[in-house]
Amino acid sequence: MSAPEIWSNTRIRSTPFTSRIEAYGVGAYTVYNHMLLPLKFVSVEDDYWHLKEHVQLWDVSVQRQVEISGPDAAHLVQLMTPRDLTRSKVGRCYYAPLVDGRGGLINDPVILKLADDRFWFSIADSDVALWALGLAHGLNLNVKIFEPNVNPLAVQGPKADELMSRVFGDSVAGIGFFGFAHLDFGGHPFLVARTGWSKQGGFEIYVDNDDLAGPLWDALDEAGRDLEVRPGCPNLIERIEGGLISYGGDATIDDNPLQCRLDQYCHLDADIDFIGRDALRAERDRGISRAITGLFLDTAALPTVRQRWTVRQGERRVGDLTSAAQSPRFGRGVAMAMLDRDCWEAGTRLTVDSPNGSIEAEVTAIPFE
Ligand code: THG
Repeated sequence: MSAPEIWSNTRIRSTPFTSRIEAYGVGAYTVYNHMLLPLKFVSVEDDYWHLKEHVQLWDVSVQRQVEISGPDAAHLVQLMTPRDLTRSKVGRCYYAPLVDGRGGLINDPVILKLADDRFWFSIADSDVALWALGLAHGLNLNVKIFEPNVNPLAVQGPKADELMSRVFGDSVAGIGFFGFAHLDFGGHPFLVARTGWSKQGGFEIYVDNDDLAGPLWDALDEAGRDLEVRPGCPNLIERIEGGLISYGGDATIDDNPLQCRLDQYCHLDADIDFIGRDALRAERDRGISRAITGLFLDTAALPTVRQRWTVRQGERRVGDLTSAAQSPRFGRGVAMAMLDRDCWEAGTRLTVDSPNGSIEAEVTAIPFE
């Protein structure tokens, strides 16, 4: 029996690149931020090898921007994240957890500082604008909050520098990791950042001009012919191996950023005011009881993880598996799981209940080595 289709409708937004990726042949979509996100082109494994060897164009329009601007913008942005942004700089990107009053993870965006009083939150899959609007209303802040028409196009893979410099010129090389600059294409300045949801290197172009979106895609496609450029998308195998968590899947509002191993972005002792500070400090002092952990799975056939799978030590339930994929690099399954603290040690043997029966698993550190 084949899986049921997901039907499109006007609530599920398409993007300025949808016609391009469908002309090439997109194999599967998911819905993310009420918008289409491609998940597969040739096959997840073929896409994986191509991403690691060449360069891909990703329609990641689903990474919506929430713009916060105005006299109270910097204050509101800092209230929303435990990452200390007091010394943040215009022209830089900051990966930052957003938390609620209980320390629960609301989202894990990349924050772009466009000006001292203007920010973009490049969000994962949850309605951050509503949270920000509620805070601004409740606290009577002088800010403007909206979702601009910006559709990010990622250029990812080891040949991304070469391809980008062919289209945008040599100044691409001057953009440092998590920096951004405005570069010309077709007479329009595009925000180009050295970021992206893979560990293969590359850029993200924040396409804020619908008329130039198609021509930009085509220019990258043509300039990259000899580099074997092709459409791609966030790759399940590559991002699990690299330890990139997917909000909504691996982490939800019931988890805090310490459990999600985002400690390095939580400045709990900094002299800053943010929502959830007391809860996160208490959680740190208590010691987290569970955390996202890597698992190797001893299996050749791995069904799709549609619901979390129970992870056991003997008969005792010790957590949930949240994502899994067959890794060509390791020759076995790789997975992310939220596990109780007494099973974090690498090498611990566990059992996973998949819909196709139980699978033997071994705990390992993230990223996978
Ligand atoms: N790019 C942009 N927006 C995004 C994503 C992105 N929004 C949704 C989602 N991805 C947000 N989540 C992440 C998770 C990890 C990273 C970026 C966005 C990431 N992390 C680096 C790493 O783990 O190696 C470290 C970053 C750092 O140290 O500052 O890149 O991909 N625009």
